[in-house]
Amino acid sequence: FTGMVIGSLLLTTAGCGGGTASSASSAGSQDSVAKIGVVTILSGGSAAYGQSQKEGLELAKDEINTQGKVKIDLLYEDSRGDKTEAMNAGNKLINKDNVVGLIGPTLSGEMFALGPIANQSGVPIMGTSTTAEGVTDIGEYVFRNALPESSAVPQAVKKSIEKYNLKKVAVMYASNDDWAVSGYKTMEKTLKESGVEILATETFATKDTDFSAQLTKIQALKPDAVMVSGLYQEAALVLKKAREIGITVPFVGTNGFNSPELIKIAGKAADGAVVASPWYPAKDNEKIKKFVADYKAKYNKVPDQFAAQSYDALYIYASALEKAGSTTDRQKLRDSLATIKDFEGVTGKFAFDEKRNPLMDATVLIVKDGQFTELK
Ligand code: 1QQ
Repeated sequence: FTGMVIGSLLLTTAGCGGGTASSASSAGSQDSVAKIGVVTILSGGSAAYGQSQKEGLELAKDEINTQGKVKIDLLYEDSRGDKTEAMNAGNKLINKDNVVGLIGPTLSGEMFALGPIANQSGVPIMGTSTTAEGVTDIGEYVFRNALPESSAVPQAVKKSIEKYNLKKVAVMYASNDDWAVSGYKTMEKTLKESGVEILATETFATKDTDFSAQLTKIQALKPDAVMVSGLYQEAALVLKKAREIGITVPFVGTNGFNSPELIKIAGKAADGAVVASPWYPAKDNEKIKKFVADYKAKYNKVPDQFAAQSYDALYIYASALEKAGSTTDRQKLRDSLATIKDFEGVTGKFAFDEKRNPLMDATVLIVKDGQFTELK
């Protein structure tokens, strides 16, 4: 009999991770509203990411609450793209507001700070844009529906190598941002595996505005393309400067490139920017068309990838809450989230793998005449 007991204990441990034992104490709360905390960037240099995330979440919340199967209340906290702010925001939502789960934070670096706190507290947390290597290794309560760079970057890099016959490239990345460093490492690995020569590797920091030293050096080496791992603000200024001094080659980016803000800031200089994304609004799909139309009606603009992934994330939460049969039991919600396999959202078919990472497809995009279009 000992073997059976051990077997069932192991099963229980695998199911609930670092949390406390299940307490089936949520009966009677079925009618209440599920409180979900959102930690996102609502101010500062990367606020366009968070603004889109909030808009996508609000649209999904209104629809879900109208459908009436589960009711959701969203409590927002601004992380400003800062690890300490993200931790403070999460602590408040977990301990003061008693949220059942968290969405966010926006940056992988913020997740590396807040994720362990949520995991330790037994609160499920789901990133919608956290694409760095190792995010879900934080623990059993950490999820993401963001396409990891380990899957996105090789697609963008390989497609560019093939399309532009790349033999030698230069690389730039934000060395003070965990996600940008991770994206850069994946770029480097992919380039090495593909036999492409890296002529130079230059770094910069978030909030930098002058990239002339790095770009002048890169220009002299005559690369076939430049690969950049950075957020839209810095990436847009890199593009502007590059075009200004006469670097006309393609610029292949990581997830930071996926904001339309890149194009807004860089203008014409953004043409030739390449990035992989699970979101492509021009796809011929009824679900996408309806989402784009509803989003346009509400916000007067086309949703970007960050809005789309957050919109899907709340539906994934709603579906998990429904299956969990509780609006307050954090562990049941975690276990229920982990079973999501057959979800279809605006970013396509979706399932969590055994490591709570998404299984989903990506499209390689290029900016042409100020618009993201498919790179074929
Ligand atoms: C990360 C990212 C950023 C581009 C999100 C805005 O992918 O930090 O993981």
